[in-house]
Formats: sequence, C-alpha cells, structure tokens
Amino acid sequence: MKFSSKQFVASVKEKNSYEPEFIQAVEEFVGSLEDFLNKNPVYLENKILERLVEPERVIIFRVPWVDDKGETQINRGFRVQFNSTLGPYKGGLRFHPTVNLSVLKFLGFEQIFKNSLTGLPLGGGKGGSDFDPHDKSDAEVMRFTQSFMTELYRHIGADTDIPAGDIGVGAREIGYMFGQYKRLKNEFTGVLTGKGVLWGGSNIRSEATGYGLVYFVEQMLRHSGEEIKGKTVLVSGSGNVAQYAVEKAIQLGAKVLTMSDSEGTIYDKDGITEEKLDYIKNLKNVRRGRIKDYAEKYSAEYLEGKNPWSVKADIALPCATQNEISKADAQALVDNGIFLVGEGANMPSSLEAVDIFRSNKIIFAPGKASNAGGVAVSGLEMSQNSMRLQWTREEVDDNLQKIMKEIHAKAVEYSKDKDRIDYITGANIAGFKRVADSMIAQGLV
Ligand code: NDP
Ligand code: 2IT
Repeated sequence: MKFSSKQFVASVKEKNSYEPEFIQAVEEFVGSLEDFLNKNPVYLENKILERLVEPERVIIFRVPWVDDKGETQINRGFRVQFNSTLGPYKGGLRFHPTVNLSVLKFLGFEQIFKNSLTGLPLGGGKGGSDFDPHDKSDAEVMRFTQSFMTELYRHIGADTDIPAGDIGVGAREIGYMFGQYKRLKNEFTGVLTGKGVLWGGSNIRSEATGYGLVYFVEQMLRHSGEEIKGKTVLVSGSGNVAQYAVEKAIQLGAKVLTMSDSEGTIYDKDGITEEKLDYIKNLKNVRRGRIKDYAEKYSAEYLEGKNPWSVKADIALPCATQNEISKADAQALVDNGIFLVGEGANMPSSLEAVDIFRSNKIIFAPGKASNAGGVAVSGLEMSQNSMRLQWTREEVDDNLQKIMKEIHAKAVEYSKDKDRIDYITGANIAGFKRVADSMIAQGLV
C-alpha cells in the first residue's frame, strides 16, 4: 500500500467540496507526511488519516438574541469536537462574520496537532459564531454570549470540552460566557480558559500566544546563529496575539515597524515603543477603535486598506488571520529581504506563499508550532483549576518558555534536513505521531 497525498487530498475534496479552508489545511498537512507514512505503514493500515479528517462530532445551533433597538437577531453557533484521543476537546471560539463550518474545521484540524505538540493532555476542537462583536454594545455582546452559552453549555464541561478565546473572543466574552455557564450548571469549574486572573484564570494566559511566538522565534534564530536583538520586525493584526508578540519583541530588543487591523496598517519608522503599545492596547481593548488613530497620534505612516507585507524588514510575524499572506505578498517579503517568518495566526500563509518561502530558503515556523503557547497556557490553566491553585507569573512564564523550547526541539528532531530545518514537516510529523500512536492504542473508536 503506497500513500499518495494527492490522491488523499482529492478524496477529502470530493467529500468536503464546499470547505476550501479545511481542504487547504489538510493539503498542507498530508503533503509533508507522505514520506513518513510510506516508511511507517502501520498508520496506513490503521486508516489513521481517514479517521483524523472526520470530526468526532459537529454541533450547529441557532443563537437568537435581541439587539439594543429591540429587534430580534439570529446567528449561527458551532462547536467542532474534532478529536479526543489525547484529552478533552480543547480549542478556541471565534466570533467573526466570516465564520463557517469550513473555517472551524480547518482550525479544529490544526488544533489537534498543535495541542499534541504541547505535550499536554489536550484533544482538539474549535467553535464560534458568525456574530460580529465589532459594532455591538457591551449589552448586546452580553445578550448574544448568554444565548450562545445557553445551547453550548450542554455539550461542554471541564472533562469534556474546554473552549477559550480566538478572534473576536477576549476577556469580556469569556467572562460573560463563564457567568452564564455557572448559572446554568450551578457549578464553578474550569470549563473555559482565558478567565480573568481574579476568578480562576491563569497568569500569562493573555500574553501566552504572542510571548510564545517570540520565544519560538528566538529558538529558531539561535539555531541559525542569530539573535532577535536589533532585528526589524513586521507584525500584522493589533489584537491579542499581535499585542503581546510586539511587547515581547520590544522587550528583547527588536524594532517593530508595523501593526494593522482589517482597515489598514500603521508603519512607524521609529519603532513601536512600550508606551506606544500601551496606547494601542487601550485603543483596541478598551475604546475598541481603529489602528488609524495611532498614525494620527504618533505621526506614523498609514497604509490604508493595505497589509504590512510591502515594508522592508528582517522578520515577519503574521498575527491577524488565515490567508493574509498571498503569493504576491510572499514575493514582496522575499524581495524586501525578510529571512524569517513566524506564524502567530492560524494558517496566515496561503499554500502558494509557503511555496515561495520554501524555495527562497526563508526560515519558516508554521502556526501549529509557533502559536501553540496560547493553548499550552490554557492547558496550564486547566491544571491550576483542577488543583484549586494559582501559579505566579514567573512560574507560568517559565513553563511556557520550556514548552516552546520543547516544541522547537521536536520539530528539529523530525525535520529531514538537519542543516536547514523544515519546521513544517518536523512539526507535522511530531504532532501526528503522538496522536496516531495513541489512536492505535485506543482501538477503533
Ligand atoms: P483578535 O480578535 O484579538 O485580533 C484579531 C486581529 O486581526 C485584529 O487586529 C483584526 O482586525 C485582525 N483581523 C481579523 N480578521 C481580519 C481579516 N479578515 N483581515 C484583516 N485583519 C483581520 O484575535 P487574536 O489576536 O486572538 O487572533 C489572531 C490570530 O491568532 C487568529 O488567526 C487566531 O486564530 C490565532 N490564534 C489566537 C490565539 C489566542 O490565544 N487568542 C492562539 C493561537 C492562535 P479588526 O479588529 O479590524 O477585525
Ligand atoms: O488557536 C488557538 O490555539 C487558540 N485560539 C487558543 C485555544 C485555547 O484553547 O487556548
């Protein structure tokens, strides 16, 4: 039996023809596994891939709520419970108008292997809604999240499925959802992560994805005899992941030139300082305004309707959303001298962009390795909740650094080329192997 990734992707396409993002994630994954699977036929004999691409369960539900004008609104809610081999389903909730089953299946599929890489007992899942929190009042967000949880609560639990944040779901949304879950179940458990540090949340969870990304990039740089100090960095996005990636990069001596939102990019030639970043945190997390205001306040350049990828720099950290780096963007980055790309977002690089990075020998970290710090600290939040304890910032940060270092080491171990590390293949094989061996051990379920 010889495995052909092309044939396998064709069969996934046939079955899921309306799910382009999911097909893309599967294609990227199985393409890098071909040699490994042909050398290890036990995974083919056990039909591991065929089983992995079918979620264990998908829940889709109606979310009715009333807006501030008294008008009824209907959104669609989802939870994809993808794989529970390594632990309870674990993964974020995304609230964004582009949310659909394809997007959540791609995210859930990636989450399985990301969670595996953390070494923690976490299965993979993802959920969310096509609700757009951008133009909503706090009261509307509360009514929507309460309605969302009124259905979701029966499908999740601290030992079953533990959602967290993602795009459009931050501290405010997690707070309202936790409150409603507690009210419905009359139980205070660690059913969500990303909770406030005053009421069961872990220290460093907010920071974890962005910090973890920069810790991973540090490892890659060290491996190539470089350091982050003095490097110029492009960051996209200005949400949770972007803010803390910028914070850590600045702390380690890098110069961050850009941040963005869905309307445009700010290009600050002098570099974003900690003080300027505080302004962005307040602008985005409290006032919920647009990044354009930064350009006006600090006389920075504003690239309206553009992403950061045309700016010259050493390192690119995409931290906004999927497919935000097109083929042309990747070429522009290469032409401008970028030598390292670390994905903070999930699947921000299109397949064509990845090809361009590969053929130009760009050091490239796929999101499922480099953005795993967020879910890793979620796993640590679950441990703390089970113990009814809270660790200090230093303890959690130490653990996060160790986990990112271990993920880097695993990717290096499974990379075919030891001189120029293929982090995609390395991370995919390492993530896959733990799940696949455990699936075989647990029998055909
Ligand atoms: P936030 O909602 O906090 O921020 C998202 C940022 O990306 C905002 O600046 C937003 O701009 C921008 N953005 C969103 N959609 C688009 C779009 N279609 N085009 C351009 N810009 C866009 O989300 P997070 O920071 O939590 O998530 C960012 C990425 O990181 C996502 O891919 C997520 O899956 C991934 N991730 C998140 C983790 C976490 O712990 N939160 C963990 C691992 C990965 P605007 O405000 O204008 O919409
Ligand atoms: O994509 C991700 O890893 C997340 N959004 C975080 C998931 C989590 O459960 O913390």
